[in-house]
Amino acid sequence: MSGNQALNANRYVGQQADLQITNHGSDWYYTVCAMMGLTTLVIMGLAFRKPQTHRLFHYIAAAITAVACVAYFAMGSNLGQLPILVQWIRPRSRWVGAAGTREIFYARYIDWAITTPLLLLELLLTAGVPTPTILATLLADVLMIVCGLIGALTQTRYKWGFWTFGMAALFFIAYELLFDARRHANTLGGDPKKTFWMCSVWLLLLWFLYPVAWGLSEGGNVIHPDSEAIFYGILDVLSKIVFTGLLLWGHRKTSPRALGRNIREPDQTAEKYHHGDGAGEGFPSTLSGSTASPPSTAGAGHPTAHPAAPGHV
Ligand code: RET
Repeated sequence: MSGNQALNANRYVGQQADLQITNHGSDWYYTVCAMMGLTTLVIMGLAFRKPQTHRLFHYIAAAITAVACVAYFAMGSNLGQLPILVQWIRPRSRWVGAAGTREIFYARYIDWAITTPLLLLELLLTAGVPTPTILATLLADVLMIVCGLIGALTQTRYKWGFWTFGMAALFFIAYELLFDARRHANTLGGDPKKTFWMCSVWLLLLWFLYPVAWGLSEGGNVIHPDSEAIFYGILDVLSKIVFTGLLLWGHRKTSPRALGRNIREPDQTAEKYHHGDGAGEGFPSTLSGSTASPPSTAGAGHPTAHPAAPGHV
C-alpha cells in the first residue's frame, strides 16, 4: 500500500464525525508538521552557534515550533479530534452539505494554549515589559484560547458567547501591545524598539484573522474541514515560522541583558554576573545599533529599574 493511510488506519480511534478531513487535508497537516519540525531543527542549530547567554529567544522559538509539529502530526493523523453536533446544518451548502456532526480538533487548542503565550512572551521580553504586565497579558491569552475551545465544543448558540469573551481578551492583548508594551519598547530604543514594532504589527494583523477562521469553521460550519486546515495552517505558518524568523533576525545583535534580563554562563560567578562583565556583555555596548538609551532606562525591564537589579532573569 502506498500514499497517506492515516485516515484509514485511525478510523476506529474514538468517534468519527460526518464531516471530517479528507486525504488532502491530512496531507496538508503533515506538510505543516514537517515545516514546523524542520524549523525547530534550524532554530536549534542557530542557537548552538551562540553563547548560552544569547539563546533565550531561540529556545522559546524552538519550543513553539516543536509543540506545533506534534499538534500537526496529531491532526494529520486524524487524531486529537471529537465529533460535535453543528449549530447550523446547511443542507444546501456545496461545502459542508447537511452534516450532523463536524470534526473539531481539540489538539489545535492544546497547541495554542502552550504556544500563543510563548509568542507573546517573546514580544513582551523584546519590549522590556515588567513581569506583572507580562503575566496579566499571558493570562488573558490563555483565557482567549480556552474560550475558543469551549465554544468549538458547544452545539448551541451559546458558542458565540465564548467567542465574544475570546474577542474581549484579544482586544485586551492588542491594547497591551499597542499602548503599554510600545511605551517600554520606545524607552529601550535601538534594535529592540524596531524589532518590537515589526513583530507586533505582524502578530496583530494575523491574530485578528483567527476569530474569522473560527467563525467560518468551528463556529458557523460554513467551510469544509479541509479548507479549515488550509486557513489555520497558513495562519500558523505565518504567525509561528515567519514571525520567529523576523524576531530572531531583529535580535541577531541584541543580548537579553540589553533587555534587562540577566542570564549567566555556567562558569560565570555571581560576582561577575552582577557586575555585568561576563561573556563580554556589559552595558551599554550590548544595545547594538542602539540610539543609546542610558543604562538606567534600559534596565530590568522597567524604565525606572536599575540595570543591574538582581533577580531578573
Ligand atoms: C479564537 C476563538 C475565540 C475568539 C478568538 C480566538 C482567537 C484565537 C487566536 C489564536 C492565535 C493562534 C496562533 C497560533 C500560532 O500558531 C480562539 C479562534 C479571539 C488569536 C497565533
